[in-house]
Amino acid sequence: MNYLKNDTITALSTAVGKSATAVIRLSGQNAFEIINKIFQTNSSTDKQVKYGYIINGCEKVDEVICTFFKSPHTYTGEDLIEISVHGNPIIIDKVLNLLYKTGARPAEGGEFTYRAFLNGKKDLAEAEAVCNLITSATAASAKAALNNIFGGFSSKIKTIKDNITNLIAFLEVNLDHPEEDIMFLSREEKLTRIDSHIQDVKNLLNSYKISKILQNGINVAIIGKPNTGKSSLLNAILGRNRAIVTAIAGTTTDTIEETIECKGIPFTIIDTAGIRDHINNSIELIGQERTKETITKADILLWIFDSSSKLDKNDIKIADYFKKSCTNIPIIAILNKSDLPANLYLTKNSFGITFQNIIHISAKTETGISDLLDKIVKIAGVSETQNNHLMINSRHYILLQNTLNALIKTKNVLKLKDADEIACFEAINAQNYLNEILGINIKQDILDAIFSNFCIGK
Ligand SMILES: Nc1nc2c(ncn2[C@@H]2O[C@H](COP(=O)(O)OP(=O)(O)O)[C@@H](O)[C@H]2O)c(=O)[nH]1
Ligand SMILES: [Mg+2]
Repeated sequence: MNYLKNDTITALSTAVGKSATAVIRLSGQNAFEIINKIFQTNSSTDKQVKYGYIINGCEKVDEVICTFFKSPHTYTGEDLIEISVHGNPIIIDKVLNLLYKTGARPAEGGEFTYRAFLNGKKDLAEAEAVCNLITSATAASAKAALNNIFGGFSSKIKTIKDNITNLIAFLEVNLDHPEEDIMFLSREEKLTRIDSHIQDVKNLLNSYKISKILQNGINVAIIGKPNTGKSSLLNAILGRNRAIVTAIAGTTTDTIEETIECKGIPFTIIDTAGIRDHINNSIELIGQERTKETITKADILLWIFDSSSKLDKNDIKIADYFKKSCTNIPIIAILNKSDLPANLYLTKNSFGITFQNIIHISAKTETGISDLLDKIVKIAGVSETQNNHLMINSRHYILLQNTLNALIKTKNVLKLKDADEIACFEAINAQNYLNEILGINIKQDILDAIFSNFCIGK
């Protein structure tokens, strides 16, 4: 990527294709000079929003609205103009080509936000959140990305960083004046403080799981022996007949996967081939292997039982499989067919398996489905009503993990006598990892990798 800082860039900021209006952005030190050469208006000069025409010599190219943003109070921190043109690709191309001819360069992906970062309008975590917001697939992930853009995540990082800076200052005082008795903080006090910083970092690390769920969704696999109502449950959740439902055991031979948004979160529901002792044919055998594969990738398992009939050897076979594979994926026991007389009772600890919940439903009458979805969201740890979720990506996660390790080392070293210098070194490492999250002293190739994921025009 070849981002220059001193030229003027332009790109279409709205989606490609036909639309009522489209917005072209122009940013850089010559932005006003360039637009003045191709924009004809009768609006008074002091107006921020001006109506007029884009002109190519004597030819009117389009009727437009130009909004002028004067540096430094702009998205990029530079002089910036947004030209609202008619949303026809031919017009858009004409205006862009005219801008190139007049001295602007086509912007690279993410270059407007990159300039915002360079000019201190956004730190790196805030800039990354812009990309997250645009690509958010659900309301909950968009909300979390917005929290980051508003600085929710960055301010937490800055607070931890400031606390560590404070600690380093105390450590350095002892290094600079070892013989003088100006011990501002006792060793115990320093250790207590480090413990609290460690906890702060751990709290953020814990939020990563939720961030991942908000972005990628929850994989929910429906498993159980044949004819318990797995496919019926998938259909009930989706609200349509996606999977074939019959009274013939072994109807579902392959996995069926569908994604829906539920409580603001993408749910990928996977219906599987029933697990049973006696297998009819080789297709069913392959289907059961797929079921086992699906189980390993699931975030939550819905083990569905037919509550109108007694347990049999197939249920025990599934329990044995779980015990052997030592999976620690949360399992919800679902007693289906609650519309029929009950013949089966389970406790939270049945046949050596611990269930997170036991839920009674009827896939046929769609009773209990909403309650089940609530439970899944709760187990995943994502609350629909909670507004303060943050968007922590894998880059942040690795750096937070490094911060945590450096803080643990600081703590361990501090327990030793006369080791404040090494403790100081480790604390500075922790501080540097946090700086990297914010984009301070960060390598160019890392910046290139981050911004190259952005779309053009952002
Ligand atoms: N009474 C009743 N029958 C159900 C219910 N859910 C499924 N069934 C029936 O049970 C049989 C097997 O259902 P299916 O969804 O194909 O089970 P799967 O093999 O586990 O996928 C079908 O005849 C369904 O109509 C339910 O809640 N109540
Ligand atoms: Mg089925």
